[in-house]
Amino acid sequence: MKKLLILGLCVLASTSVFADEELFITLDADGDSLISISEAAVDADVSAQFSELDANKDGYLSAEEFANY
Ligand SMILES: [Ca+2]
Ligand SMILES: [Ca+2]
Repeated sequence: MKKLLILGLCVLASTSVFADEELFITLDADGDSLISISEAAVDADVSAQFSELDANKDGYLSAEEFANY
């Protein structure tokens, strides 16, 4: 039973990672693997958290930074 629960959590976790990846690709309009402020403006939630997510404050969200979204 516990094993099934862990398996379920893994599936859930990988699904959400996939969803974030999908969103990242969708937002990255020019395909440079970075999300600029203007690209983030398409999504109100990402836009609102942009400065928080941009850990190195370079004005772009990398996939790594976006993973914290
Ligand atoms: Ca981009
Ligand atoms: Ca950054």
